[in-house]
Amino acid sequence: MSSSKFFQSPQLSQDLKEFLSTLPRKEVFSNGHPLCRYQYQGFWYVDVILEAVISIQEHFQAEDSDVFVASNPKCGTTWLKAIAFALLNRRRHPATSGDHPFLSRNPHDLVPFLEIGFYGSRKARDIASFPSPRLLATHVPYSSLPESIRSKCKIVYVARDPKDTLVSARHFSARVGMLDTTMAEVLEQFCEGSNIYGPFWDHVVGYWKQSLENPERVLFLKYEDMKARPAAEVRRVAEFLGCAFSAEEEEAGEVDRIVELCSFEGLRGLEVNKKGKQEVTGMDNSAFFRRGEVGDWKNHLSPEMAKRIDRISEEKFSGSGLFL
Ligand code: PAP
Repeated sequence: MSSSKFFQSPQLSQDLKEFLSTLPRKEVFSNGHPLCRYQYQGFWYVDVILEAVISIQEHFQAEDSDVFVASNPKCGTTWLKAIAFALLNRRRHPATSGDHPFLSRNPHDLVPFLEIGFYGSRKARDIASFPSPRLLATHVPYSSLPESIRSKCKIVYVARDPKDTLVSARHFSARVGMLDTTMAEVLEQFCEGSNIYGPFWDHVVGYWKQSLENPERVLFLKYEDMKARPAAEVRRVAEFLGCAFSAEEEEAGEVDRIVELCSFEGLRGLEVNKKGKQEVTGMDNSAFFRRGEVGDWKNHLSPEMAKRIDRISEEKFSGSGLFL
């Protein structure tokens, strides 16, 4: 197990400490230490991330060519990062090349989160030196993104059944030493919306509505659809990003090659993802590959627990039909 120091005790400025003291807060336990979550603009964050989000809102200027992968944690972020990177870079890095970047770097290092490592006291690299066109990622809810991202950038969002998301999150937290609580407690936090970047449902609905209102800017995907028909979803992403497959590429089997390259088995089996660590957080890359299945919640949630989540979905997703 590797516990990431990235998320522990940042050196916050006095101004920020004072600001945090005005926000709704919740104490949870992480790796034996109390860890505070704060509610900001309707969503919950740990301090080190919130510090970065506030700084991003003040300072980040999107470029027209920026592309974002967005998601709630554990909804298929690693997978979608890999797909977007493989698609946009396929001329320079063909899927079958012996020195494809995936062989030496995890998708999280190739497509970094804007709110992890670029801003705030844990800044480890400079956003200005990130090569353009930039492919970045975020877990920040749509309503808290800076206006320049919302008005200029293409955003590909992936959502997942909340029950599988919760189960995945619980396993991940235990795996990286960030949470010592039981499934019942994690469920409680998830249902009340105080999990990190929660409430889950508001996050999903925020991006889903945008995908309807601004389909040229926001593409909404579901993990379950990606599992059921990966080639079709990869084509959708390519079209949305303006790099649709040519007839020659279709003929040559390029779609299937990218599907294969980005598949759970394909990525998990790479040495870098078995033994490597994330460049900024130091987390084990292997923690991002567990089972990669639809419906694993049935092995971990009681029928009552599942019903509790379904009831919230019925209320929050009514009208959208998502995950019902
Ligand atoms: P993040 O939001 O913290 O980056 P994210 O990648 O969304 O994490 O979550 C990991 C989940 O995606 C894991 O799901 P599980 O716990 O239910 O197994 C992981 O196994 C799954 N996953 C990672 N890569 C892939 C992939 N290439 N295809 C399908 N599922 C994947």
